This record gives sequence, structure tokens and C-alpha cells, in this order.
Amino acid sequence: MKIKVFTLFPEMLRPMLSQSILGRAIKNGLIEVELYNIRDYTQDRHRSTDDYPFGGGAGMVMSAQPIVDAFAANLPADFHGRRIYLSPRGQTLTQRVVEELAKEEDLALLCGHYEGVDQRALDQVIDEELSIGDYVLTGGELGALVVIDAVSRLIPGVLGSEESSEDESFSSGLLEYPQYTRPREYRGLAVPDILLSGDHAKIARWRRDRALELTYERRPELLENIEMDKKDRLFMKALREKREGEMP
Ligand code: 4FV
Repeated sequence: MKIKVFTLFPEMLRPMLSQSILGRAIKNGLIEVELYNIRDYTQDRHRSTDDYPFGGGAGMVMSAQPIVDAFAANLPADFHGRRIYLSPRGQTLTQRVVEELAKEEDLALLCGHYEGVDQRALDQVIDEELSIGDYVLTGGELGALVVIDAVSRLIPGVLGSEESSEDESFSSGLLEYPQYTRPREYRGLAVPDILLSGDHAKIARWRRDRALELTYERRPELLENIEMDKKDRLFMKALREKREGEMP
């Protein structure tokens, strides 16, 4: 996969792209990330990339010309990837959306700053808007890094044996079950015996129940789109009765 990032601050992204799993994936050529500085495409001698908003209002708006020219100069005419603007008004990023993006050959990510981007640039070079959450950031760079990180994990070979994208939050649609590692006892706190039993069927059942329980408590809306087998339904019935029994 090739990811092209258009930003005023490529230096903000470089450190994250040179460390750990992402750094290794880029070094091994499993993903390519190209950073383009939008300021390199300005035409005025002040190299300005933003201006006052028409209609008044606080803050500045990123100008269309440097963005459109940056895309034109770096996206091949037959670019058939997805051109995405990171913005709070976009579709919220979920694991489902990440799985979709991971199927693409190419992605182009535009990072806004200030109050946003001149709408005419978005109309010219952007296919869709994505939000990493309902809050306002100083820039789209963190959003771009979140997309790059989440998508890269699903590229075959990026996660080594010690990491896995299976059996984790949202891959099953449920929140993840509690995890434990050595020592067996920590500050008097023991690991649940079931996990030391070696009985993989019982361990899988225990993990599924914990995932259902946690999701019921923290994100009950996620349960709506979960396929439940007989044992799941039995567990949820008992859990609901127990919780309702505990209600004042
Ligand atoms: C954002 C978000 C976000 C808005 C104005 C950058 C900022 C500035 N991006 N998900 N939430 N962007 O807040 O993606 O342009």
C-alpha cells in the first residue's frame, strides 16, 4: 500500500513513521508513506498557505491553490485510490472503515490546519472526509497518523508473530477480554485460574464471556450487531438478570 500525506508539517509525522511496527513495515517495503509539504506549492513570495475567511469570523483558512497544485503534482492522473480529508465533519473512523481502507492500493490524506480548508480545494481533489472523533484538533496530522497506523496493522506481514490483529477489540465487534502475563501473582493479585488450566475450550468460553460482559457494561450499542450463539445468549440472559437483580 502507498500512502501520500499532504501536510504543512511533515516533521510532525516523521518520528511516528520511523519507530516500532510502522517503522519496520516501511523499512521492509510493506507500506510506502510519502510526505508532501503543501507550502512547497505556494506561488507567492511569502509562501503563504492560508488567508482570512470570507464572511469574517475568527482564525484563518487554508488556501485552495497550494493544496490543489500539491495533489496535481504528486497524484498520477490515473490515481484510483481514495483521497481523504481528515476533519471533524467526516464519517467517524471505525475498525470497519479501517478494514475497507486496508483493501486499497493507494491512499491520499490531506491534513487541514487553522479553521479548515477552502471548500473549493475539497471539491477539486477530495473524495471523502474522515473524522477520528468528535473533538477539534489543531491539525489533521494526528488523524492521518491514526489512519496510517490502524490501516497498516491489517497489511499482511506488518504485524509480526508477537502481534496479531485477530481476536482484539472490534475485530470480533466486541471489546477485548482482560489480558494477563507473568508473574502469576502480582502484589497479591492472582491470574484467573481458568487461564492456567490449559483447557483451551474453557479458556475461549471465559474470554468470550468477559468480552460480552465488558461490552454490555461499556458499549452496549455494539451488542446489536453481534452474532450470538446459544451459549452467548444464555450468558447474556444470566448477566442481564444478575444486573437487573442488582439494580436499586
Ligand atoms: C480532526 C478530527 C480535526 C479541525 C480544524 C484540523 C482539525 C483543523 N481531523 N478528525 N476530529 N481536525 O479536529 O480528523 O483543520
